Amino acid sequence: MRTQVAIIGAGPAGLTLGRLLEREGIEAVILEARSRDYVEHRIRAGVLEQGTVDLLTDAGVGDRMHREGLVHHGIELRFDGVGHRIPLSDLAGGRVIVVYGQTEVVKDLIAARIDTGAPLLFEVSDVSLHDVETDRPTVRFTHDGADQELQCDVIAGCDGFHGVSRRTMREDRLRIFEREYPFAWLGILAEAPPSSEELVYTRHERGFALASLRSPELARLYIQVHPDESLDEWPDERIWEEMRTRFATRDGDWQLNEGPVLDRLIAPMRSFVAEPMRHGRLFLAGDASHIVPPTGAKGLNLAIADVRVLAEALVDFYRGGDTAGLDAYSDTCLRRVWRAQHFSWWMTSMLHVAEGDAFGAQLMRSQLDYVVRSEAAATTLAENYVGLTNIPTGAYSGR
Ligand code: FAS
Ligand code: PHB
Repeated sequence: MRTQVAIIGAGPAGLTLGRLLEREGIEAVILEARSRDYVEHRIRAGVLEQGTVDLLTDAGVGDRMHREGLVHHGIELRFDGVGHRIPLSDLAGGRVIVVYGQTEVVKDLIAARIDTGAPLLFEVSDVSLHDVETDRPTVRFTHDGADQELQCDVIAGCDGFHGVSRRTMREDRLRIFEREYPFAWLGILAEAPPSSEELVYTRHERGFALASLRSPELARLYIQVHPDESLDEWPDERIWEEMRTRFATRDGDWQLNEGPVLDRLIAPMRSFVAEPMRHGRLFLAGDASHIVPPTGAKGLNLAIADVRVLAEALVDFYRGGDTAGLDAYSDTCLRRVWRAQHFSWWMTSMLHVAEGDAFGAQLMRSQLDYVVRSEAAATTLAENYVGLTNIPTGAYSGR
């Protein structure tokens, strides 16, 4: 087989890149290890930045998002039993967030690709990348029991944290930056009307809690737990009881809506960056290169921001042989990645409880108090949350 761009992984990064390239007449083959059903039902992120909304709309896959997505103009920070609204749009130039599940974004992108008949292979296995340091890299894989080889010009490694692409990069060329957090998130999807119009981020002495949603009928809720805890230790009634405690308001005016739990998971919390994001003709995008703790709702949005840059660079390459964009790809993305890393660490530190750190707890309380009382501090949160537009491209000076 031969194509121009081989895309490994049909998550938000791989599918969005496939769509952007297709609209520019650049051929690509997407190889995905799991089944279509699995990929379309894997519950993950739910908050789309303005930039992500605009990109999906421009790529012609935004109709259902605009019909079913929920536009939000603010979030609530709750601590000491009192809620404080952060008016995101008022503070960030009118920009909004849209609550629309990652599963729905993936379904829309897959449906659009199947519609046009562009190549998308599910349930491939034994994927390996070869000659990525030459201008004729190849991908070997097995599909429908047959060994295949895909020749291409460029490989886009969009295969997530546990994928093969980053592992193909020479270790001596990679710089790894990482931080593990002493807590995890227990997340549930419940058949219950959301308890608030907007997302509620709560810091309670027993730990963090987040009330989010997927639709007027589906609530998405998270609580901070120990990283070594298992779901067996959390029967539904214990989950609801803990959430009632953490979300409780001082004047008792807030009611947590409960309902049948449809899905639950425990996700570890880590910050991770692998640099550079390019190695020869192999370009990493999304979770394959970087992981943020979900407190800042940045994971999905960063993945899509990466492939926006990669698609533009590939258009320049195929249109005029100009490699400037490809050569600057890693540095351009890493500026945004590190900004999102800092914001996600900042939100995580402010809203989670690190056991045995009484001094830290007082610092975070003071920071929360400052953020809800200072328009300058609230604006910092708001503009990072809805997605910054003025991130300079290119490397930090001196890098
Ligand atoms: P993805 O991991 O989504 O996609 C990679 C794809 O590559 C997968 O479909 C995988 O099956 C495939 N693949 C892997 N190895 C392969 C191989 N060898 N060959 C072929 N295909 C291969 N973000 C938030 O903002 N909010 C959240 O609540 C949130 N929750 C999350 C919960 C979990 C458990 C996880 C893991 C992440 C969560 N995230 C959340 C972050 C999430 O949204 C990611 O940032 C986003 O999925 C990144 O998209 P991709 O880079 O496309 O990677
Ligand atoms: C979600 O809705 O899944 C969600 C929202 C905000 C976050 C993380 C997850 O910060």
